[in-house]
Amino acid sequence: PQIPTLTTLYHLNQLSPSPTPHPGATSRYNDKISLIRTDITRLAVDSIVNAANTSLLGGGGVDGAIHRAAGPQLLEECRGLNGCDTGNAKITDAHQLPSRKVIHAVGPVYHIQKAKGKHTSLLQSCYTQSLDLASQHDCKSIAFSALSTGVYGYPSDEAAEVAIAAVKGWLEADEERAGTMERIIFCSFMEKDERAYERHIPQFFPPA
Ligand code: AR6
Repeated sequence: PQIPTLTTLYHLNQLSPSPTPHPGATSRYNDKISLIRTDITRLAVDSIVNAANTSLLGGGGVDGAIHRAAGPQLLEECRGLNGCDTGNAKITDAHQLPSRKVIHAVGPVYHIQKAKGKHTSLLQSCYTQSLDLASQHDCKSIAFSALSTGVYGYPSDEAAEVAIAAVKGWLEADEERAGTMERIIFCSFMEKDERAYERHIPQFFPPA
């Protein structure tokens, strides 16, 4: 697929990792959930979530962009992780990226997992495992790429619904833990993904 040109519609060069987002740090929706369309490698948040593969040794798409921006030390660190199962996630430092941590989540390949009826639960667990890791590593902010919606072929609309529902479920499961996660960002790159989030976020997080 063609690499999209980055639009500047909701573009942010920096997103403050502090509890109070700096002016313009898009609080679309509410004080906890944000939607941004930008290159995730530019976000200065506590953690960004990479759409990795089971090898954790890099690839194309957002994975390639993250490895390029983080520098070769990220690959070095990933080599020590022994890969990661589909539906799970592992955490590393962010090296030369402006974020503090990178969470490498392995989303389902849509057509393979749909045939087994596992696509939804595997995508959902990527989101909850990533949030667990972020929380265990004292991350107060997390930015998710639209896992599986590129090469792995997960339809954007379905994926956005699963992602948002998973985040909501995680927040509701443990109020104390939820309180420590100050900002959860859905970072889309292509318009189709952004539109999908726009359709579904208000269903799960009604505007105040
Ligand atoms: N910032 C934010 N989002 C991005 C960026 C970026 N710089 N670049 C692409 N996206 P994909 P997958 C979006 O294909 O479907 C890799 O080779 C993109 O528009 O990166 O989970 C891995 O190594 C899409 O919405 O990941 C795996 O082998 C989303 O990121 C495989 O691809 C995910 O698209 C994983 O496939």
